[in-house]
Amino acid sequence: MEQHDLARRTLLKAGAAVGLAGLASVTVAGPAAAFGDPGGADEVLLWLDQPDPIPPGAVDIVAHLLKWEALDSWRTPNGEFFTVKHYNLPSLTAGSWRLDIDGLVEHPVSLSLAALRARPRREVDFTLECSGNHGLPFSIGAIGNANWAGTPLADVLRRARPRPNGVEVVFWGADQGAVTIRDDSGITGAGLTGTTTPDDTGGLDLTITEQFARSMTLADAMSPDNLLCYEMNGVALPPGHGYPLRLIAPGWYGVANVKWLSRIEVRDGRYAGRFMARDYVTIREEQDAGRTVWTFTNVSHARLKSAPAKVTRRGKHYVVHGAAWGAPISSVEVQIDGGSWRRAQLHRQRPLGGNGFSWAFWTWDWGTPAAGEHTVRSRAFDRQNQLQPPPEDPYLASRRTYWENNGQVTRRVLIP
Ligand SMILES: Nc1nc2c(c(=O)[nH]1)N[C@H]1C(S)=C(S)[C@@H](COP(=O)(O)O)O[C@H]1N2
Ligand SMILES: [Mo]
Repeated sequence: MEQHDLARRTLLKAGAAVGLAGLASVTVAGPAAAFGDPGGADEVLLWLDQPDPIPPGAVDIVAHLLKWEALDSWRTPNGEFFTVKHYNLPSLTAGSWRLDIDGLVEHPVSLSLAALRARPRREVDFTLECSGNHGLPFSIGAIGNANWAGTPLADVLRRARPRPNGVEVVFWGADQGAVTIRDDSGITGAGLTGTTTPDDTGGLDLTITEQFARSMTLADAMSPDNLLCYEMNGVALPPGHGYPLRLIAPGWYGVANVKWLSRIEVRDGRYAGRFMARDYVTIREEQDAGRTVWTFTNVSHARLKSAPAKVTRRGKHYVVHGAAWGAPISSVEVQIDGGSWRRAQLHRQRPLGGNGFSWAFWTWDWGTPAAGEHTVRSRAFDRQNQLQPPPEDPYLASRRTYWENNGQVTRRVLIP
């Protein structure tokens, strides 16, 4: 009884966290067609474990995180699509904005938005996930799925004619911010010039203004999937999502999809800016023949993943709903209370002819579970039969940073 009271309090807190104060569940009417539901009124149970509120230090960076219990449409409406912005929100106008393509190219190009829109149009359904999703206690909803429209990047790059030594492509955003780089050597910052301040190690900190930028190899950039994207779900990119133009790199984590794109520069070597070499770097502690080896890799391709979204109830009948993404999905399984894995039913992963870049929705019929608290976990298999790893997987467990957590997700629910 006491445990149930505790669970109930947690549930009320959970309700408050998703803006449904005092409720253990919410009733939604109408067909949840995205999950293959024939229709009728369902009650959605709120998970007992709710994400922390976004901490003050991150409220200017992260917004509109997905409320999993509210997941009901296969394409995330633009106004509900999460945003991550590390610097300022640039206010760009189509009239004065241009995309410059330069660096190691034979034929530098400067294109207006109208010129880009006049080029061949392509669309892709792509689920964009921040690599910090499920990495921090407040961050479990940094994911959304949209239809993105634009013109293929490859043709535009080809037209600029990269030189033979042009092997790396840098995508520059129009946003920028002050970044402090520590010189921890304690050798009084010898060699650092510019805006420097003493740090607590006897060395100097260097403060610079850094523009947002990400890069990829020319071969990766030339992928036919990449779009210079100007539309999201049928309307011009909203300001928060990169107006007037962003890179959409299907199959890559969010950070690679540079917003407010202003310049594409071809270079002769790796670009090691903040979001390639300092942030969004996965640091792992590997064991190699009894020796500890630290490895550093930068966040790039998306990883196979799934998560339970919500539990619904109709009368005494319960259904688990969820999503799977990060690779073309072949199947999803659900586990209750650490028991045996059961096959879920997949629904419309590929409405537009199929590229495997967007999430699949799935449901699993729970029947009538016993009253009380239960855990709900899911795992996805891709079409190469690779398995979404459990959290204790050696690769995941060796990470000392929180990026790229594609481990199986467990949620807790109270069946009344
Ligand atoms: N120019 C620019 N592009 C950016 C970012 C940024 O801060 N500036 N954030 C990146 C990160 S970390 C993520 S997860 C995605 C989020 O895209 P969204 O805000 O459209 O959801 O944008 C990426 N592109
Ligand atoms: Mo991100």
